[in-house]
Amino acid sequence: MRRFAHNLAATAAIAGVAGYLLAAAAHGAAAGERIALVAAKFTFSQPEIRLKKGRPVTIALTSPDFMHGFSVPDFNVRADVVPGKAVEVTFTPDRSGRFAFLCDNFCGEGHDHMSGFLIVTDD
Ligand SMILES: [Cu+2]
Repeated sequence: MRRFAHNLAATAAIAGVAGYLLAAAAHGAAAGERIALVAAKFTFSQPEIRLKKGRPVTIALTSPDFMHGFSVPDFNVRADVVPGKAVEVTFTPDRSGRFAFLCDNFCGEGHDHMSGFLIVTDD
């Protein structure tokens, strides 16, 4: 009996997680993709971000230490990433390929290395 109750709890937990994932997937399809990106001296938390062409994306930016910049010249996207503030940029990549993003506020000695790539694919 005890074992049965345990299995039941485990099954309920798995069903709960599956339900959450389904809801998250449905939400994602409707609202576009949302990606958290931290800009800190002297790196971005993700050196590569994979996106789908034609699918809107919101990049939620934060900084723990300095007012960095987030710039994607190829898509005319840029924002100041102010410490303590939630900064978001939303755009839809209209081309596939590999596009640089970078910090464009000089933030110190390692500033020149503060960059990454958006990898945009067709499907
Ligand atoms: Cu920077």
